[in-house]
Amino acid sequence: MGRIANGRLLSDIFYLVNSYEKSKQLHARASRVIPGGVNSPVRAFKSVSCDPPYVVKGKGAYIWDADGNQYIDYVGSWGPLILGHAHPEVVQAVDRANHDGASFGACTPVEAELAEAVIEAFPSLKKVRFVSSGTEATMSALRVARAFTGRKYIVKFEGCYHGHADSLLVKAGSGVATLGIPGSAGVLEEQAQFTLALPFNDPAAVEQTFEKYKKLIACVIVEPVVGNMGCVPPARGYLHFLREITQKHGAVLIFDEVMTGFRLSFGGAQQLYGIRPDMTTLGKIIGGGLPVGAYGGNLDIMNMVAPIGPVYQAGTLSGNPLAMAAGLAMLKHLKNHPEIYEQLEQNTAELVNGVLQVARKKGVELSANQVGSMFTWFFQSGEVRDWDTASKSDTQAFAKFHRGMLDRGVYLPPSQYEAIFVSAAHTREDIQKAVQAAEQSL
Ligand code: KE4
Repeated sequence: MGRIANGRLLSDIFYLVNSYEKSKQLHARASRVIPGGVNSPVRAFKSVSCDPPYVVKGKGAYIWDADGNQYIDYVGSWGPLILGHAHPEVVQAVDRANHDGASFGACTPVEAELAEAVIEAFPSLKKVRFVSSGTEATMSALRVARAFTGRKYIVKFEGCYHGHADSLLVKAGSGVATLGIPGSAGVLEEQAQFTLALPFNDPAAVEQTFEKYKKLIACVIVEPVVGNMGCVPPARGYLHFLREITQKHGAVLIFDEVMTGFRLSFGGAQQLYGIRPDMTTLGKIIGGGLPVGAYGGNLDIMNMVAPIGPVYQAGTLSGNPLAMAAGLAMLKHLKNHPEIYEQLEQNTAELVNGVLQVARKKGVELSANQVGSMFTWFFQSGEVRDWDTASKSDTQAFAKFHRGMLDRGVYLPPSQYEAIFVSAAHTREDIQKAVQAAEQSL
């Protein structure tokens, strides 16, 4: 990609002939046997109005589709692959574990090893329980918070996404926002009524809600840096405000760090902003690309969990040896290379600002939010600080940009309401190629 011919980037010429034929055939086949042909809705590329490329291989910062097209990958499996695809230390750890057996449904030494590594990085955690997805983690954390407080109501924020548990599919972000559906069919009103969805970054809304519901609120669950309405950082002091008001009313503060954990810093958003939540949910990076989730908190809270407490939660593949091995290898690498975070921040800023400059030159309305190695370009000129402002973005303009970047070998999340990720495998050249592709795509 990128060789010059007759004064034009070959990628520009080639992009007109990018073939997606094999992907189209694979999607037609999958659509006959899987709803929408996908196992997670956002992968269907609905909001960018094109069929999804079928990925067959990933290595470092790159992925390849069934037609042989190569892409610089800025999705990274929606966050887990902070070291890039098929990192040798992760591959070797999973291979070794797999040779000794993929799953036992029994206690294994590696579970405590990973739990200790997570607790060392997150001082607010005294015990953690591993599950197989972020959804399981947040669903279980809510159950524990309700049991611990004896209260029913939960507070979440519009545009935040915490997985697809019934209580949390209320004004959710990510794929729910992308599809433009208010929540989900099948969620009972009797259940949703106990979910209070408030505007993010609006302290007054939280104060009024606590005034009204007082001691009825079990917990406040928040993405401390939102990724699921696009990247939206907390306003100055907002997280401290949430910490204080939940402390005052005896509600459990849950930081959903499934995306930000080990992403924004080795200690996640709570290290970056200096907050100690009562509970934390994790996922993605702690599984190194394999299915994993975790929830944890202080001893009073976590000793509520069966078999030592009355809150039941279970899982056949919870603490699975392969996922534990992958996560442990990834966390060990991150711990031994703390310089990665500074490099990630710099490379991400170069990419974000490079494309903003192109947009300014071309008169395209574009703004951006970036925290560490996660960011979003919003197709509007305003500041995006909550769902109300995020949803003013021009999603058609995003779709056109996304298609242009895809055709030029840059793979972005197929939704305006998702975070984009840079990995330690991305080079300065990869960053520059994405900026060059944006010059043709905006
Ligand atoms: P999973 O159940 O998808 O492992 O995790 C749910 C979840 C919980 N909390 C946060 C902050 C999350 O971002 C997620 C899942 N993230 C989305 C991407 N925004 C997963 C991608 C998808 O749904 O396919």
